[in-house]
Amino acid sequence: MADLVLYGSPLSPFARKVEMVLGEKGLDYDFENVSILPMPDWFAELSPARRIPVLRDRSIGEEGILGTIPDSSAICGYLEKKAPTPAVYPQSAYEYGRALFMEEYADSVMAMLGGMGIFRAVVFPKFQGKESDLDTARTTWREKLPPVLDYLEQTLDGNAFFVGGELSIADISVAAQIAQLDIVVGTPDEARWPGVVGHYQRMTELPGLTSNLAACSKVLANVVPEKLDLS
Ligand SMILES: N[C@@H](CCC(=O)N[C@@H](CS)C(=O)NCC(=O)O)C(=O)O
Repeated sequence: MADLVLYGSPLSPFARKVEMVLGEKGLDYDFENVSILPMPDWFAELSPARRIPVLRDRSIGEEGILGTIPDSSAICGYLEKKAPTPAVYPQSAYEYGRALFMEEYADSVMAMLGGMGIFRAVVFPKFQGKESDLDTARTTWREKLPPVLDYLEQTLDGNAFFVGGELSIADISVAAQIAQLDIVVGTPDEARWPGVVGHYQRMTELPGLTSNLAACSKVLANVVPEKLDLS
């Protein structure tokens, strides 16, 4: 049994972000699936915002709230302090601030589009035996996502990483959200956003993302057997 337990679902881009950080730091962890449809009471007690993921560090507390941290950003900050090497946050103050901003941009703007606009519109109804809301998914993919991808392309500006010339929480957070598109629709148009798609493809080689994508494929095998064409 590992000291760390991640409660969540591989389908959550926020749990995925944490898995990527755990993978980079080579930390061993147990993954405990928690459904949000509906969320069990024991878990709601650990997550006052009623969100996944939550991390438990069993070396601090094995039961109840002691030893738990909700929220992917809080969890990643905790992991950086707990296992500082390799660092996933830049050392310089400015780059640190930029990386935190990219994390926030991914967790808010990108998560809203990929999560609400695509994943929830397509996959959630299917889990409930209903039809996907393809109108919402198409409008998101064709109209709402392109300006966000343009912004990411400009920010990368031909570089391999978003901030400071090396892998950071910025790259991990953005890739965790692009993966949310990838598992349902595939990657965006590479001819239009070559930097973003190339960056994502390199990120899929990180152990935390490789294993997360494999877990997502298993869960989605009967729900979205093929990636949707929304173009
Ligand atoms: N700021 C939170 C956001 C987490 C979040 O929104 N998780 C979603 C799943 S991807 C959730 O738990 N939603 C619960 C619900 O919709 O009831 C984090 O970074 O962990």
